[in-house]
Amino acid sequence: MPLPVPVLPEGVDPAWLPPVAFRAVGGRRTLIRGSGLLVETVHGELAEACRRFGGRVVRDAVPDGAYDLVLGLGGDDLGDEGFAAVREGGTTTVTASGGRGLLYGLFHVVRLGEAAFTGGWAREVHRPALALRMLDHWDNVAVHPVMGQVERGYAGGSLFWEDGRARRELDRVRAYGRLLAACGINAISVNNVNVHAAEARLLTDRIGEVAEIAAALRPYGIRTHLSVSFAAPITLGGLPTADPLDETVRGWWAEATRRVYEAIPDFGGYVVKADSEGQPGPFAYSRSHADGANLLAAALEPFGGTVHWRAFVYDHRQDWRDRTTDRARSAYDHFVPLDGEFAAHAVLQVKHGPMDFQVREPVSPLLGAMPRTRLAVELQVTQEYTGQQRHVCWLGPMWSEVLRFRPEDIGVGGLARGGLVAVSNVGDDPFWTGHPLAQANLYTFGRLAWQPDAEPGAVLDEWIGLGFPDAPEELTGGLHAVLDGSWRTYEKYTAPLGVGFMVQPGHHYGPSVDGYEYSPWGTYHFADRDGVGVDRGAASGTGYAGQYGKPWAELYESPDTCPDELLLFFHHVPYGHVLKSGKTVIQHIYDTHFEGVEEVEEARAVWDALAGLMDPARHARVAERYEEQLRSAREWRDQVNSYFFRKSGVPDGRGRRIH
Ligand code: BDP
Repeated sequence: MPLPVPVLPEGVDPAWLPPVAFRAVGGRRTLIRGSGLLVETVHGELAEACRRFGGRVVRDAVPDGAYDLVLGLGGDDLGDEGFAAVREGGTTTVTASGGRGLLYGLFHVVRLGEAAFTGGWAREVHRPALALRMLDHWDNVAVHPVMGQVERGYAGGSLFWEDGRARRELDRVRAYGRLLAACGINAISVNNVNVHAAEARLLTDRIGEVAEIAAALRPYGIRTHLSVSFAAPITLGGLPTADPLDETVRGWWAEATRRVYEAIPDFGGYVVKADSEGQPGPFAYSRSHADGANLLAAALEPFGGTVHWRAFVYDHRQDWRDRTTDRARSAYDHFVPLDGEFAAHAVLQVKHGPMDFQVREPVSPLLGAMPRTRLAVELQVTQEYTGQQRHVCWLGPMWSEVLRFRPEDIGVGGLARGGLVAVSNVGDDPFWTGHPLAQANLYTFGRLAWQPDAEPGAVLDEWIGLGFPDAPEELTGGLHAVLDGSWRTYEKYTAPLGVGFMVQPGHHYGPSVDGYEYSPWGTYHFADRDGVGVDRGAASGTGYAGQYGKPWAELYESPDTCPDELLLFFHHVPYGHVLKSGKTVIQHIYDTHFEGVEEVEEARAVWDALAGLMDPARHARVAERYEEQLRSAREWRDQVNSYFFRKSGVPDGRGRRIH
């Protein structure tokens, strides 16, 4: 039986699958071959397309050439997710070895639109580069007094949880699964990595609620994962310890996991934040993080599940007066000695930079230093430090730089061989992401997880083409223009040259240059009257630069070879230090901050001119956010420029007024 396409609740933006997307495959004579849940999903999609645009779908007939489109299972060489597509003799044929592959093949045809049915073209094979393409939702079941319902969420409440339990109405979740499949995402975790008491019980007596969500997502090939607390054997099981080497603890996890699989046979596995920012972990028992991860991997292994063990481990109570401790070093220092000790069903999930999702960071050296460990790279689609979905900041180019980075000794499969994971930016907001243009970040993440070396600009145009079908060039060009350079614009008016932070403590929105400077979190810029930046070299600094292999360690070690954009991440330099651009550091700070604001002004003008070319609600929401972005960008400019003018006493070389 074909599965009906999920219905979007009234007023919810269709994002990159507007009703007209059905036109691509509607109006055709289609044959579907094969069976299984995802084949029924594919059939449902085509049935709906034909209902809207005419055409006809038949199942399992012998192909006789009279079809425009044939979608079928066959062959076993394409893996569960790959597909092949070819067009000859007036028929477009998509073949896959598994249901997921067939679904991805269908969405490929949707993306191609008319081109999928034009002329003839040779067989192409498409396979995801990474098997795991996952979103972590930092959603609390209950509303947290400080963090709200979604930690670092800027798009309303949770899609999954309402009134302290799983939503009873899951249409929106089904529609969400459909959107995710259409950009290639195949896994999600449904609760916050900071596991509070109510959420902890999702693992045990409340697993039924997780099962309801998993059932809603399954037809679109999305596997469900759960964040769990390392202390669960104590807090939920009543045991006196959570020691990973204790037999009763191991037994408890084995049994709890068996019950999880009873409820959710295709459950993906656990996500764990341990010994980090107050979460419990193996250190309490003098055990290593490999011991901790392997405990859960052993419980999951019989069922084919995986534990995602996060490498975000650092001391958040450090002495800020001590310049030798360095938060950037911590993940490497903790984990590299454990390379080779992690079980096969454990993935170490590493934030892309050594600090915390800043607008500019070097790629984490840990990613090149654990060749015998399955590593996943973690990105942050939610814009915690990049404008919180009030500012336009399309992160495609940044992620692409990360994914193309090649440490010398990279193992087979590249940087993210254990998968690509990102913190979601979605909530129950009618536009999904608060800022309608932040949808582009989610879409781009999915597509880069499928193909990490894809050209981000092309992915952006794909998103524009799907979300704004039949748009005149003025509109597509305008959308491209306001998004394409927005990350660099954001970087210009915020913390300069890779130094990071300078945000308001706690909520992390808006400027506060010294906000974290005298706090224990380890995020400093060390500005004084003579200079600014963090000395992370070997000679007089923290030695962080030495955590890289060749050629990076040498390149970062010296201010002469360190790339400009990371200079203050790696070096403390005088304000008069001359960058490769030929400008002094202080003049660079002034210039970029003026330019950043001007660029936002220009983008806003482009946006204003697009009124009338799109859905008015979308246009109005973005216009309103541009007002705030501009106000905030000016605030950043004025605070940062005044701060450095007062510290350095150096006037602007171009004579502009700095307070
Ligand atoms: C930081 C967030 C915090 C998260 C933490 C994490 O500020 O809310 O809990 O990352 O990744 O960026 O665990």
